[in-house]
Formats: sequence, C-alpha cells, structure tokens
Amino acid sequence: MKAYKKIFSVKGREILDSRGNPTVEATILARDIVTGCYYEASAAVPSGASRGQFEAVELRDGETRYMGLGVKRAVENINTKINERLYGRNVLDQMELDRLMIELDGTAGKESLGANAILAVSMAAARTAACSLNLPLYQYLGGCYTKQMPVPMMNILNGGRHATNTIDFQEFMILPVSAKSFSQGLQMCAEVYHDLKKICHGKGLSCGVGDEGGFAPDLPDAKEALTLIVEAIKRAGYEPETDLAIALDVAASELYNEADGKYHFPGETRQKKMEEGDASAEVVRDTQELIDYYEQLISQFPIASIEDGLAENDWDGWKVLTAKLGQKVKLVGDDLFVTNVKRLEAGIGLKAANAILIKPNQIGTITETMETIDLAHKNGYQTIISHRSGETEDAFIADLAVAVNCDRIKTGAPCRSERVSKYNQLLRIEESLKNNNSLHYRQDDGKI
Ligand code: 2PG
Ligand code: MG
Repeated sequence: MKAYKKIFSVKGREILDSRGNPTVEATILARDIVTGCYYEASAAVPSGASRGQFEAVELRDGETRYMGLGVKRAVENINTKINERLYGRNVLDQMELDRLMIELDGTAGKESLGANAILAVSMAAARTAACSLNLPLYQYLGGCYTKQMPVPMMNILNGGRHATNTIDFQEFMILPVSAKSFSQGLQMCAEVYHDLKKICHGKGLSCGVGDEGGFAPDLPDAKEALTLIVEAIKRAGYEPETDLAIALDVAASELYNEADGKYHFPGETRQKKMEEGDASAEVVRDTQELIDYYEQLISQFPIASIEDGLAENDWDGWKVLTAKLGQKVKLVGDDLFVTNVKRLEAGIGLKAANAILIKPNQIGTITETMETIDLAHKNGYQTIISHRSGETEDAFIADLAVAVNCDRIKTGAPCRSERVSKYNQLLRIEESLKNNNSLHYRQDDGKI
C-alpha cells in the first residue's frame, strides 16, 4: 500500500529576505495515516532584482508598508485558498499538489495566488515529504542513485542592479576547473575571493560588497574588473584558465533600451564623460557590436561562460551570438528562458544559447522546474541551478542541484550567510555521499 502522509495544514508567513524586503515562507504539517506520527517542515522563497519580463508573478501588496513590497496577500492566499485545496491530500504526491495549485490559480503567470505563495508551498511539500520518509531532501527529490555534486560558479565581483558602483555587467564569477571535488573547488574560489579583497584594498578601492556578497568597487569597465580577477587568481597561487576560469552574467536585459533597440552602458558612459570632458558622450552598443565586444573579451581573458549576453527579446541576436561564440563558451539563458519549458523549447528550436539558468521562483513550482531541467538535459543544454539576489537562509537549491545532477551551481560569494548556507549544505551532502561511497564529481574543465 502506498504511504499516505495526510496534509493537515498549510500555513504561510511573511519573513524578510537578505535585502530586508518581505518574502514568503510556508509550513506544512502532515500526518502518517498508519502510524499517526506528525511531520512538519518549512520553506522560504527568494526574490530577484534583475527580474525577467516573462517570470511568474510575485504577488506584492502594493500598499504603504514596506514600500509596497509586503506579501500579506500571498500569505493570506496560502492560509485560505491553498490550505483548503490541499487539506487531506497526500504530501508525497508532489506533482498532484503542484497541479492543484496551478489549477486553483488559473492564470499563466500565477498572478492570482502569486508564484511566491505557490512556490513556498511547493517547496515546503517536498521538504515535509522528505522528512516524513526520513530521507535527505536531495535524495527524496533525486532518488537512490543521486550522487553527483555540482561545480560552484562563485560570484566575487558585483555590478549592475546588484550594487551601486559603476560596473555595468552584473556578475563576475569564477569556476574552479582543475578542482577534483566540490569542497576543493569551493576552497579555491574562496581563496581567490580573499585575495581579490586584498588587491582592492591595496589599490584604494572599496571592499564593500554587493547584494550577492561579491566586492563592488568603482571600476571604469569590464576589462578592469577582469584584470583584477586574473590578478587575484594568480595571487592566490593558481593559474588562470588551467585552475580557474571566469564566468560573467551581463544581465543585458537591464542594459537594453526598447526605444532604440541598443545596449546602453551607464558606468562606461560616466567614465567616457570624465575622460573626454564631453557631457553628451555615451557608450552604446548595438547587438552586433556587443557580440564583437564579447569576442574581444574572450580572446583576452579566460572566460568560460556568458549569461544573458543579450536581452530577453533579442532572439535574432541570440541566434547570431550562439552561432558565433557557442563553440567557445557556454551561453546561458536566464531572463531569456525564465525556467519555462515553452521559452526553452523556442530557444532549442532557434539554436539560441547552449545552457540554462534554473531558478524555481521564475516558474513557481518544483514540478515545472523539474520539467524544464529535464528538457534541457535531453537537448544537451547545460543546467546551472541559481539563487536570487534577494535570498533567505533556506538552502533548498543546494539539495535540488544534487538531486537533478545539474552541472553547476551559482549561489553568490563566500560571504553573507544566505549565500554561504547553500555552500555549507553542499559540504554536508558531499560528506554524506562520501560516507555512502556514492560520491561523484564531474570535473568541469570549462570547455565546450
Ligand atoms: C541573475 C540573478 C541571480 P536576480 O540575474 O542571475 O544572480 O539575479 O535574482 O537579481 O535576478
Ligand atoms: Mg542572470
């Protein structure tokens, strides 16, 4: 007979994320109908700043409290409508629970109940189910053959919407390509992070950090940032390219201007104005010029991956970008795909990008997240599980990354506990896989 862990209550609450903005946490209480034992677990959803236009909708109150960012309506939806619909259901039926919530919401973008409400419950269901079976979350989600650790893609320098500095690209990350294990890779990245701090300090640059814990100095352009990172890799005793490669998240949708169809670089513009003493100077690149710029950067620096190199609607540009650079580096679709099967299908058809960023809150349920990962793997797209810039201490994505055998995980700098909690959870998972003799780490040479 199938185990039945009956849902007794689904409860939501408003908590704070790492930026001090409200977000949603849900708790599910379930009871084993045979033993009578109760199980309870909670999960919290993160929130992005450079959100894609096609993401599922975060329901916000829009009143005066918390500058309109309160989530009391989403919480209320959990406590009433979702609680009523899921009461009595088996918490082990993850797909059915997600389907019921999607149906109850009834909109394509989940704007009626809120994707933040739905995802919190979806995650809490998985965690309560795992707890009721006495299984670690990664094993419940991934099955008994789960064994592969992801490669950390660690953010060490912040710009764009994640900082108030002058760097236009949003994220500069490092990838430990010579690491033989997750823990070794983590150590290498953290060492470089500390050396980058020393270098910034030595040059009189700010050592303050951005939203994801990477340093956020004022630098004139991406080349300067990349030069500093290469210096930090060397200073930490490693070889750029053979030990550590670089990954970028340009978040180009943020630079794109609908009016002229071009990419505007405010940080570089500021620098140009200062240098030329010309108040009307501006740094603007069209799609082709931006692709050429990436080609130049790739030839000068050990870059292995570029995320959101072009805007979410620039499909023609993505085709050209992929044809031109797709054999050299990973081209990751974040805002482009928004963890959505339909958008990924479109991308596969057009040969746009060769990797996908996976963020459960872009789509709103764990089931749909799994479907998108599945489609990506079947079509040879690399998968990278990702945090959001507004995070909580919940380390769900660490377990998810192992459960789905994803290639890489990006979860910020080794700084700020909401980022470090994911790395620490991965260390625990690595240890338990090792104890069971089932540990596997696919070394990532950063090559295509
Ligand atoms: C991104 C994410 C996470 P945000 O663009 O990849 O780094 O940022 O959560 O602000 O969308
Ligand atoms: Mg991104």
